[in-house]
Amino acid sequence: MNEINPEITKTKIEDLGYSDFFESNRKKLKLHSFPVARIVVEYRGAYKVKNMSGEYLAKITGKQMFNALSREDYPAVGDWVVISEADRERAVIHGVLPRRTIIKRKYSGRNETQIIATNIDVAFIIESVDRDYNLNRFERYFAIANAGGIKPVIILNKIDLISKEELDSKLTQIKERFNKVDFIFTSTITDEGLEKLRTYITKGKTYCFLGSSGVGKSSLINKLLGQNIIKTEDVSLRTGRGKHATTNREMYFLENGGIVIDNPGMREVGMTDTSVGIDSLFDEITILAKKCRYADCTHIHEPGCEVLSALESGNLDAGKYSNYISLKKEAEYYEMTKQEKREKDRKFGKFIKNAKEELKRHGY
Ligand SMILES: Nc1nc2c(ncn2[C@@H]2O[C@H](COP(=O)(O)OP(=O)(O)O)[C@@H](O)[C@H]2O)c(=O)[nH]1
Ligand SMILES: [Mg+2]
Ligand SMILES: [Zn+2]
Repeated sequence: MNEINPEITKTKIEDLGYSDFFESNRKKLKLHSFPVARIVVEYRGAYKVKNMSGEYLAKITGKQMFNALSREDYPAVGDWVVISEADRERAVIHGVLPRRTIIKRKYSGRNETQIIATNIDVAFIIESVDRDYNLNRFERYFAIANAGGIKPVIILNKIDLISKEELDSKLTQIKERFNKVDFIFTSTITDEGLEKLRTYITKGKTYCFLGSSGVGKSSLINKLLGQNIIKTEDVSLRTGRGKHATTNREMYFLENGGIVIDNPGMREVGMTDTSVGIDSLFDEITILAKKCRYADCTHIHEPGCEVLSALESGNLDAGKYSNYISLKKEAEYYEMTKQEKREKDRKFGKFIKNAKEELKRHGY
C-alpha cells in the first residue's frame, strides 16, 4: 500500500465535509481504527458511501451492532459512518458518528420521524412563483431547519414566469414577513440569481435543497453542477416512468468545493420536535407572550393576553399568528412522546455498549 501523506489526506476528507467535530467523536467512541466515510446516497437497504479511497456500496451488518431501535438510528444521507472495506467496491457500515445537525420531519399520520439529511450547514428552502408559492410553507420549513440548528435561506425559483411588478410585490411580502432570512430569486431559464446562489456556497460546507416536488430543486443543482446530471421532472415523465421512480436522496460535489443534497418528492412537511425552533422563529410573538397575564397563556382565549391584543390592534400579522398556533399544536402533540424517547435513548446507550464489546471480541 502507498504511504498517504497525512496532510493531503486531511484536506481531502475535509473537502467531503469532515471536521474536528466528527474526528473527536470518533476518538471518543474508540472507533479510530476504522476508516470513516460519508453517506452520499440512500437506497432501499443499502447506501453509497464515499471517502478518500473512493466510493463503496455499503450495507449495515451485524444484528447486534445495528440493532437499530428506530429509523433515526439508521444512517442517512450526510452522515459520517465508520466502515470496513469488504473489497474495492463494497463496504460494511459499523456505526454512525454523532450528528452535528439534522433535518427531520414527521411521517404523515404516523408517530415516527424520517431523517431527511444530516450534518447540514444551510437549508435552501425552495418555492416556485407559480402554483407553489405560499408564505406559510416557508415558515414550516424554517421550523424544521431551526429545530435542527440549521440556517435556512429562501430560494424563490421560476421568476421568469412572472412580471417585474409581480416579482416586486413578492419581494416586499417576503421582506416584511421574514426580515431576518436571506433570500435569492432564481430562474434556471434565464439564469438570473444563479451567480448569487453560487456565492452562497463555500468549500467543504453542506447544503440541503428542500421544497415541494416540481419547484426546480434538481434543475438548480444541475445548473450548479454545470451539467444535467440529475433527471428533472420533464425528463423522467418522457421516459414514461413515475416521476420519482429513479430519484434517490443524493449528495453532489460541486467544482467550487460545495456539497449539495437533492431531495426527491417532498409532498408535505410535518413537524418534529420543533418547540425550540418555533420559538426562535416567532421571536415577535415570544416577546409579546412574556407580558401575558398568565405564565402558561396559550394565546388563544385568555384574558390579559398580549398576543391577542396585538392581533386585535393590527400590530401582529394575522397569518403569522395562525401559523404560530397551528405549529405550536403540532409540536405539542409531538411532545407527548418525550417519555418514550427517553426510554429509547436509554436503550440506545446500552446498545452502543454492547456494540463496543462486540467490536472488541472481533479484535478491533
Ligand atoms: N419556467 C421555469 N421552469 C423551471 C425552472 N426551474 C425548473 N423548471 C421546470 O420545473 C419542472 C420541475 O423541475 P425539477 O428540477 O424536476 O423540480 P424538483 O422536483 O424540485 O427537482 C421541470 O419541468 C423544470 O424544467 C425555472 O426557473 N423556470
Ligand atoms: Mg428533483
Ligand atoms: Zn397570551
